[in-house]
Amino acid sequence: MKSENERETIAVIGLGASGDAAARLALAKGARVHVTDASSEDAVAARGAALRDLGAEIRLGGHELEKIAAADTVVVSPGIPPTAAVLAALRARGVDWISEPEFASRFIQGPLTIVTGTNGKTTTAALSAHLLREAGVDVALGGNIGGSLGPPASTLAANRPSAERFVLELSSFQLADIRDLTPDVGVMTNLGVDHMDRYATVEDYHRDKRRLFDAGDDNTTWVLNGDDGAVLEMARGVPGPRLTFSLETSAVPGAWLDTDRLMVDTGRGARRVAEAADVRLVGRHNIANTLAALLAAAASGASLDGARRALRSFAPLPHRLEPVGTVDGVRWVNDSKATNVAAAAGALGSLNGPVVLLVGGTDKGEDFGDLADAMRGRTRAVVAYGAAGPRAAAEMAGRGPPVECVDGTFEEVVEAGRRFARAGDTLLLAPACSSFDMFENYEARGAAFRALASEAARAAR
Ligand code: UMA
Repeated sequence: MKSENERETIAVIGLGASGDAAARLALAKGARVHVTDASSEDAVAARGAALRDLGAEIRLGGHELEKIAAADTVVVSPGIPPTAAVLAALRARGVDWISEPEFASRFIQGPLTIVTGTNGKTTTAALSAHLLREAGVDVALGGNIGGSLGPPASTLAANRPSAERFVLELSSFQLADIRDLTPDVGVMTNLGVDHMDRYATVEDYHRDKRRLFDAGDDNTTWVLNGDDGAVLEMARGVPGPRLTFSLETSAVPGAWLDTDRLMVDTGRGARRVAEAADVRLVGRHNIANTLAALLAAAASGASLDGARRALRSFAPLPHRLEPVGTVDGVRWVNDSKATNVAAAAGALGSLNGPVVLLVGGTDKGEDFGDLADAMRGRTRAVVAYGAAGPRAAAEMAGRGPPVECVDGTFEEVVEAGRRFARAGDTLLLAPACSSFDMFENYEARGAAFRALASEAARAAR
């Protein structure tokens, strides 16, 4: 940062979790900070008031282009699409901007693992951090991961700027605007379809994911899903050593599943590091995430000697195939984080026994018919609901199981699901949509499902 009389000016657009964190980091580094948000709703206003007390200039209910364009650095929140009026206007003036993790990375000292992919990135990031911690490495975990699991990258940069290892989960929105951030380890869990409400095409979405590979250098170790052709294709020709993980075949150098053994060979011979039964997470795709996490930890130089114990002590994350109770013999599983069709299909495909599927929410424009394959033979019924409910019901009807469209409260949706379920079934909330039509976010949706499970269990006693 510059001296007091010519302090750097930072403009922060968007005052959600990442804008707040970036502004606080900039203030802590002595910058002059202008923060702006199109909204002036209560939560935004409260954050603005707290930042004003710390010395930031706050502009809510709209963006003042002159102020933003005059800043030395413009930091943009991930939820603001590149088509937003404010960004279009900046682009027209030739003003560039960076994403919040890029800004944070400028103040971080320590090697950086970046985890991305369409699905599984939170589990993989959290599990690799856990494996590292259990191996005695001082780890800082954050980024897109959100909520109670980890802070925004800027909060890490402000509160603990140096660590033996930073593990950041990054979304495509955050990757889109990175510039100099360089991963020491880069993990791509898989590539599917998501965020079709933001991107015009899947290629556009994948172009932002590709930024991970552009950001690496010859020393970046890549951890790649060897079962995912799109990942391998995207990584083709990218410099740097690579490790692959596979559920299908032995992947050397890399990690793979040999019947029920988790095998790793990073170039020093194959070794069995654990059994599938050591993994407490539900579903086969979580074995893939576990293999990725083992490789990410190994690529950071951590010993896998204690991996088996570490895997046993890693509990399912909230809202990710989280078992939340059993009522009248029906297991309730909360996969509220399955906010796209690929994630919901993954959840369905990974469960054994008949499933009653609750699907719906805000329509992101995906084809629900793509769930048909995953449903085949294992779905007792589908309950479609929310804004996307009628379209989901229409696209899933005639694919095998009965489909009921419920136009009612979330409680009524869950009740409809319960009516279909029999003892031994799983009542699965895997909505394949975002939650904003009925809830503040996917966490609130999952919490509502969990609360209904507890209530039903109490009533059944
Ligand atoms: N806004 C403007 N101008 C506009 C448009 C929006 O000012 O033109 C404002 C909104 O009024 C709002 C703010 O921008 O106040 C929104 O910020 P944001 O949507 O970027 O949300 P944050 O609270 O900063 O949270 C973001 C991530 N959210 C998104 O990418 C949508 C969080 O990921 C992340 O945890 C957090 O940064 C910290 O890094 C959540 C998520 O759902 C978990 N991510 C998506 C996913 O995982 O699929 C990508």
